[in-house]
Amino acid sequence: MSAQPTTSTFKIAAVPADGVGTEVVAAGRAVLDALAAGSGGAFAFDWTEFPWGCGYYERTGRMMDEDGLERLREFDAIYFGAVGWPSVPDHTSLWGLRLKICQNFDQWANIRPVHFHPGITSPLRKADHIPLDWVVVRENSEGEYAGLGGRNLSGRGPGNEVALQTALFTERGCERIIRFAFDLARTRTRKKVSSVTKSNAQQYGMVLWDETFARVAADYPDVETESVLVDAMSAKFVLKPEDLSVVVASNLNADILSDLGSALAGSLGLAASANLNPERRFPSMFEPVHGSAPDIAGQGLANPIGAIGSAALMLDHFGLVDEAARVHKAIEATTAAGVLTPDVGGTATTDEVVASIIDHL
Ligand code: GGG
Repeated sequence: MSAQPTTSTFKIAAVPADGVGTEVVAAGRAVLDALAAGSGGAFAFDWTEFPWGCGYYERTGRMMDEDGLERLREFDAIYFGAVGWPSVPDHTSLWGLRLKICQNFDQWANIRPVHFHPGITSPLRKADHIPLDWVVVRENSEGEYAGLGGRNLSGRGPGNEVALQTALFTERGCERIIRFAFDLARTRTRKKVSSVTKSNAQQYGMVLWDETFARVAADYPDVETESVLVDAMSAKFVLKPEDLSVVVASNLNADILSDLGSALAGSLGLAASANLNPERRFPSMFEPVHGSAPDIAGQGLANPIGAIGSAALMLDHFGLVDEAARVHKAIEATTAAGVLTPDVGGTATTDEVVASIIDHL
């Protein structure tokens, strides 16, 4: 009897959530399903879609089901769209869904690659000829997103309110993300880690970060390092982009810098990300960096490249490394051919970009 080919089936929870999230998650699913269909049965994706988000909140008062985390735990990965809609306060929607998943599943490493795409003009004209290629590594579990603080602390009523928002830095939290950045740098052509803080002004937590960075760096003598204040790093992103490789920063600083980086590469719509639980005790979550973009939602204009790039990061996570590379190449072939959505100067629809990427697989 001949051996039957075995199929690896990956169980994925799709959470499109709000606005263009629905369109770009459908785009990523179409690309992954096309890959699976062409795999000769080697692998398959078993999707379950969850209807959570701001619309769900308006109907139920919750951003996700009460047992949502328990249900998500059963999956190999979560494929997320975007959270936020004008009818729900942003802090309610963010904490009720995206941050709830990241923090409960200890997805402490948020990886945000930034690079140029052929055929897309960057605002960094000077650098158009330079192979800009960074990864922003965002500490994703504490820092400015620890959720510590409170309102109405003065007790003096309206007009005199006092609010407190505390950033939390633990040595363990700093060390694990900094080591992650160094290990990542070792896999890259340019072996360099730039650490970003504002430790001249934030003299407790960010000094702990800087000291931890210096201590960990001693274990990686083969990796070049620098410590840069976040204001100076913002300027460096624009003026000396070729000098960067891996950039590691706290939750808030890395969020801001990665938006700047993807805008410099051409559009926020291009930026992919992975929220990893590196120990694999919980599912990791893959999502475009962009938000729900209410101004263009439902019009078929959303750039799907950030979401499709995030699907490629998910393939890497599953060990489908060649397939991930095929998706990246198909994205590049599509942008090189000028099949571009309006945010990057084209006239193509979301569906046309998806069709082109699938054709180039
Ligand atoms: N796909 C990413 C997303 O939905 N982002 C919404 C947002 O407001 N994020 C802010 C943050 O996570 O810090």
